[in-house]
Amino acid sequence: MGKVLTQQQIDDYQTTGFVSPIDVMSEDEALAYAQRLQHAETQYPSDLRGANRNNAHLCFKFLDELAYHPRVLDAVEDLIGAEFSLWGSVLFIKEPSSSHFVSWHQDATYMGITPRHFVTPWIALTPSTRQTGCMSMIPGSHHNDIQPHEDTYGADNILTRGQEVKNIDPSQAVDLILKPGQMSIHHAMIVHGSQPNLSKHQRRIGFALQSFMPTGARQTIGKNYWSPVRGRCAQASDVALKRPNHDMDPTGIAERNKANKNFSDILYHGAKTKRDY
Ligand SMILES: O=C(O)CCC(=O)C(=O)O
Repeated sequence: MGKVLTQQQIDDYQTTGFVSPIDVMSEDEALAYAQRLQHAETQYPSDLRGANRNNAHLCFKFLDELAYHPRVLDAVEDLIGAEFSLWGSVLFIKEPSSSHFVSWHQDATYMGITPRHFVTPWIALTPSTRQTGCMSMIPGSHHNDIQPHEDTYGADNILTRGQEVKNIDPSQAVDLILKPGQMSIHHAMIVHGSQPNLSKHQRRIGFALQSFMPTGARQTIGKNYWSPVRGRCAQASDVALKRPNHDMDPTGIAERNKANKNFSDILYHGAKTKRDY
């Protein structure tokens, strides 16, 4: 038995590469976070669009609160041990009736981290269902090595390079249906993706903490910037990112900009084209 997860959930994670659903907060609390996001999008539109959907926890206090939520951290600890740092975050938002989707991929492919035993909690701030385009996982696929990815740069594909693993059998996929306030956690090597949001009025908002790295993780491309979370930083050369004191804290904006430049250098390393996210 872990701090949040049962022994059965921990064992299932080893077998399947994901655990879901996990209750983090009440539905009302999650919807209040979604409203805070909507308010921030109105006040600071360019800070929550495109590439600035990456690492927004460094300049928005309410996203920092989610990144350091004790239930999230305790569940991560149950899977990767007591010492870990946060590499980054991504707001995955799909608007109603939009064609945006996420192709089958493995997160670890372009992150330049070794070893690849790290985890991503994905917190639902609105309903994540088959209709709104929830994530789907291929159970057990994390036991394989990195598969060949084709960089498609598909216009509706919300992954950086539109990277895609071909020949996946969708009938093997498990859909992770989440209520607002629930999260899933997936392994860095699992093949996963998601379909468009077909609902007429419902935004699908997921906040991915991508990813929590155990102390032994090493950055092999770009700079090793991390948000310290529990325990010590991994390497003597690690640079600890500062947390914001309030929304759009100038220090926080500088930290986000520094982290996002590095994010882009890492994720597009060796790529022919760079997109603005
Ligand atoms: O939000 C989505 O649909 C996909 C998210 C994803 O691929 C991830 O968190 O690793």
